[in-house]
Amino acid sequence: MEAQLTQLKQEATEAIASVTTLDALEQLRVNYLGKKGQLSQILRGMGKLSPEERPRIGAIANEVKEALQQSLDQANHQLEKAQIAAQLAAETLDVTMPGVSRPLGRIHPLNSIIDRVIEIFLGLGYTVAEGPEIESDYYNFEALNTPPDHPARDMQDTFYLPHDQLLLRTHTSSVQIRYMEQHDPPIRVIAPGRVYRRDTVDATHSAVFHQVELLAIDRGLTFTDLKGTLKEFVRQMFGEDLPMRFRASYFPFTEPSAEVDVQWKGKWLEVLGCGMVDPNVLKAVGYDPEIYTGFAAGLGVERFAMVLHQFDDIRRLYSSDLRLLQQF
Ligand code: 2U9
Repeated sequence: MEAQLTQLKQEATEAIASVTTLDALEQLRVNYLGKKGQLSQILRGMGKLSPEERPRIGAIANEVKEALQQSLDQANHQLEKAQIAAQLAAETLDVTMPGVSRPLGRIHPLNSIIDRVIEIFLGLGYTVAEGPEIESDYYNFEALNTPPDHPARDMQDTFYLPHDQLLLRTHTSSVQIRYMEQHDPPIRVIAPGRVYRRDTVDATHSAVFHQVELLAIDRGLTFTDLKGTLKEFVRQMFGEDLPMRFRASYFPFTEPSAEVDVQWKGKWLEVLGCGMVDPNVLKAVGYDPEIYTGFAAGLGVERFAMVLHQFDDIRRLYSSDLRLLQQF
């Protein structure tokens, strides 16, 4: 039995020394020192020994067990250290490596003009309202004093959807009708957004473009308030007190109506349409035109972009040419 124990010790020590993984080491531990392991099996023969021999063999068995346990602990420690070292090596992060550079995007000139217009009117106490681009005939035309047989419909011909008599809005005035239906005066609101016209595309026309319209309704508002508001807007937008002129014009939803020209770089530029809100429009949303008056104005964002940045063709604003866009 002593020989068996000595052999076990030698064999096991060698096996432990040559093991390379923690799993294999655990296998060896079970195999040699486990409940049903080789040491236990040898010790099962203790019963057959004489009472004199038992303590001696017992001591040897204990010594073998402790020696193996120590070898196992040592190997376990080595393997764990190696495993951590391998993991550290594999997961090393080289903070000096060059990063992936992401090109910085820019605000499109149309959006930056819309942002600037919004900023100016927020400063004047206005609220921003939005609404659907697919509209009903009522909100786009009828509520705006433009019945089906009205000649102004020719100038604002649009795209009609095949079902439900819906259309693509020709201006954001429809948003303001919706806003007035849901709010009582006094009102100060601007409606920026995309609008549609059935226009043939050329250097100055696009079937899809952008507008910002403003609307103020209150007791006692007059054309003077309209002029003062637009003068302040132009001053902030162009950065100086430019000469302005109002030319009489016509819109179905305003009376009187005017167009605004601004003198810029030696030329008169048409930049805005405006007017006092027609009493019929106020009636359509349930306001009493004897009590309330209001003014409205609209600007074409593309037109502003072309004037401010000297574009020669409106289509450049939609062609996503980086050579152009990177200049802003
Ligand atoms: C309501 C009542 C009246 C908004 C107005 C204009 C004049 C105007 C054009 C400028 C260039 C359209 O983008 S453009 O083609 N707009 O000239 N817009 S008055 O009048 C309103 C708005 C809402 C309820």
